[in-house]
Amino acid sequence: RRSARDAFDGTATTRDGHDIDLVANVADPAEADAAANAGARGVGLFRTEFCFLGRGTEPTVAEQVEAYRAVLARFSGGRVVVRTLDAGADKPLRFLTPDHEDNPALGVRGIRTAVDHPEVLDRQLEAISRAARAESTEVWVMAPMVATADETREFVAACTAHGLTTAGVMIETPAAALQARWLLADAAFASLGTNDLTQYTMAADRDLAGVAALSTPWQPAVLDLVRVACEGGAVHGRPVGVCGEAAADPLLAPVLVGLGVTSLSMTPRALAAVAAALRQVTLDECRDLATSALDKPTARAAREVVRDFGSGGP
Ligand code: PYR
Repeated sequence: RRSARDAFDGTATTRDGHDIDLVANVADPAEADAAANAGARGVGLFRTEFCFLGRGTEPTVAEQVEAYRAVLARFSGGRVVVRTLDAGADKPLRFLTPDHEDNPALGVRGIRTAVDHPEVLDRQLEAISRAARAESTEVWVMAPMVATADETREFVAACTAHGLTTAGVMIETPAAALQARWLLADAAFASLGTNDLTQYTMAADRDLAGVAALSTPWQPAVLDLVRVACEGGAVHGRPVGVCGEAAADPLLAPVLVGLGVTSLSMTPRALAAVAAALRQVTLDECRDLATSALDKPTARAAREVVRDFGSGGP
């Protein structure tokens, strides 16, 4: 019998044989190496900030191409989901984001920077497109911090103009989750950033100790938004993944699958444990877990009902 300690072989299936796409979050070529060594065959969140942060000027397209190729090259034959630059809030950039905002988490961050600086997004998409053509890796592109169908349509159009035909959105705002059926009419896929989705749903700063008790993806309000987002994707037959920390919780992963999530992207060291957890449940059991968790009034009760499942509990 296999255990969580066994090496991850790149695939994950439920006990009744449903495949779940289990992939890695990476932020630079070194992490891409670690992910590949951990058995990951693909990347569900490639954060491109490493190429931009800590610099006074925008990297050139050629510099970006080289940086992206270094990550794509590790996943030849696999798929890498590239997230466009997520600057702003806790990641300010002199050449892109406003100097001072009273509420930076609610300010010009993620895709919102493209309103005043469409040329930065345009050059990044050009670099991603060139990197994709140079490597034999399937490249999907997604925008961070999307809140509206308009932003989605404009992003998809910008990607298409660069020959990037699989363009999606991150769902990190309650607005995007609630509107998923509209966003996914244009977007080819969505990926739930559960850290920010939790922050914005609970109105609780994800890095503030004083509100940490609120900041858990087990909050039934967060799980309900995951459900709505997945239903919005299902309307169009689009995949909806999770790339926030929730995906790395072996207890929560089956719940997410039961809510309709089709891929889980996480820190490479969590892959084996999450794959092991999924092997122990059927898809119907995942759905039962999701229904039970959604039916609870508190995060603690939701977690407890899932934890007690299969151990003689309710
Ligand atoms: C989030 O969970 O908010 C990410 O950006 C991954």
